[in-house]
Amino acid sequence: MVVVGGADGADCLILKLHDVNAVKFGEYKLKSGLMTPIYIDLRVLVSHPALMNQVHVLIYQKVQDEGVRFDNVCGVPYTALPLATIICSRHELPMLIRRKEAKDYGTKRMVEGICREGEACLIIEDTVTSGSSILETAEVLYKEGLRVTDAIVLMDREQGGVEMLASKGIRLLPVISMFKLLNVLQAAERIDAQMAQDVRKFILDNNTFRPKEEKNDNGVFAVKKPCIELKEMSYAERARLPKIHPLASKLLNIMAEKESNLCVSADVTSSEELLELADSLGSQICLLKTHIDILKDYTVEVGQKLQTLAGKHNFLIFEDRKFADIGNTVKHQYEGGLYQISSWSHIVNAHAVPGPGVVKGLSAVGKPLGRGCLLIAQMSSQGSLATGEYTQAALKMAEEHSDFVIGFICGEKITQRPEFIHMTPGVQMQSGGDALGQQYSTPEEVIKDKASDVIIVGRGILAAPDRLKAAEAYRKSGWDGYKQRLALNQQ
Ligand code: S5P
Repeated sequence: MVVVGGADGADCLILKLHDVNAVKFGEYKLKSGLMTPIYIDLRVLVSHPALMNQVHVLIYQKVQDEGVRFDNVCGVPYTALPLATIICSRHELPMLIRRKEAKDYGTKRMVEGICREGEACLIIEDTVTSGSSILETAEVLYKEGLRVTDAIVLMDREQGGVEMLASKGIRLLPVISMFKLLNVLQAAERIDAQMAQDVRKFILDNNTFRPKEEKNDNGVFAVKKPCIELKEMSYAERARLPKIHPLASKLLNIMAEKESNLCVSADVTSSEELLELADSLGSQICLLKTHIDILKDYTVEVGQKLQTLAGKHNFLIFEDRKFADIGNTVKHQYEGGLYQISSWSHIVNAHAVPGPGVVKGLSAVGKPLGRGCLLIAQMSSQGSLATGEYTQAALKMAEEHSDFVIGFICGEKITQRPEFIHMTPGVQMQSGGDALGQQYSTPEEVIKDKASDVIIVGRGILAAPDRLKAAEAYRKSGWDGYKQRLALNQQ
C-alpha cells in the first residue's frame, strides 16, 4: 500500500476505504436525485472486519481528543449501528438504538435501551451530506427527554452538514472530511489533479446549507444573493465550529464580545504614535493592523508593548507584511531579521503567487506558535490582477492549508465555508478612491452587501480630526452592516 508522507491514521484509512471501493469516482445519483462525481458507500465496511476495527478506534479517539461528554451513544440506523455497537462494547458505554419504525405492539417506543431525562446522547453517523439524518435521530432522542450536543461522523462530505447542525445546537465532529480525502487520494496518485478539482468544485457548488456560487460574465465566482431561507451564522456561532482554527475562533469571539468588526490600519511612522493609537483605539477594534517596516524608530520593545496592549484591550495584531517569496525565504523573513514578526504578530498575510510553498514556509514558523495567516485573494487597488482564477486558486490553497490559513484579504465573500474570515481593505465612509489607485467602499457595502466579515480602515480614521470618534463611527457602521445582514438572512 502507498503511504503518503507524514500519513496519520486518517490518511491510511482513506487509502484503505478507496481500496475496498467505499469511495467511488464516476457519475452517481444521491438520495436527493442530484448527480455526484464522488460516492461514499460505507455499507461495505461490515465485510471488512479489520477496517471496521480501524474505524472504531479513530472514532473513539476523536471523541476523546475533543473531550466530548455524554451519558449514552446512539448510532444512526443502519450503517452506523454496528460502528456504535463496537465502540460501546469495547469501551463499556451504554448504547441506545433508534428504531426506524415504531412497533405496533408493546411499548411502541422509538428508542430501545435505558435512558433518563436530561442525559446527553452522543450520535454516531457514517456519512453526512446535509446533516438531516443526524437531525432526524436527534429529534427522536429529544422526545425521550435526552440532550444532543455532539455528533461524530466518519466522513463529512463538507456540503453544509456542519453548519446546519451547528445552527441547531449540535456540534458535528468529522473523522475524515471531503477536502482532506481528496488531498490524500491525489497525493497517493489514486486520482489526478483534474478529478480532485472537479470534485472540489462540485462540493463547493452544491452546499446544502449555504447559498450557491455562480460565475458572472467575467468568469469570476460571485455569490448569489443569499436565499431567504438560509440562515446566516453569527460570529459567535462560527467561533464554535468544530473545524475552526483556534485563532480564527478567538478573533470571532472578540468580534462578538466587543461588537466590533473593525480592524484599524495603523499606518503611522513613529513607534510612539503607533502605541498611542493602539492604546486609545483599542476598545473599538477587534484587530490592529501594522506595517512595521514603515516605522522609522522600531525597537524590539515595540512588538512587546503591542502585545501588552493587545492583552489589555482584547484585540489581535495583524502585521500586513504581504509575504510573497519562496518558502525558505519567507520563513526567515517571518521569524528573523530586525522585526521578528512571528514573536509578536498573531496574524500575517501572504500573496498566493509563489504557490503553496509560501504558506508551508510561514506555517513552519507560525503554526507551532498558534499563529494564523490570511491569503490575499483580491486587492482593493485599481487594475489588480488578483481576480477570477487567481482568486479561486488562492481559495483552494487556503482550503488545503486550513490548519494555518484562517481567511482572506478580499473585496467580497469568496467562499461559503464559515470557518474562513474575510477581511476587506479600501473602506471609508464615502466610496471613492485616492490618487494612487486605492478604491473605497463603505462599511455597509462591504459587510452587508459583499458579505465580508472585517473592515480594514486606515486613513478614514487616521486623517480624522478626532481618531477615537471616527473609530467609534466605523465600528458602529460595520456592526450595523453585520446586524442587517444577519437579520436579512434569518427571516
Ligand atoms: O488590497 C489591499 C490589501 C491591503 S492589506 N488594499 C489595501 O489597501 N491594503 C492595506 O490596507 C494597505 O496596505 C493599507 O495599509 C490599508 C488601507 O489603508 P487606507 O488608508 O486606504 O484605508
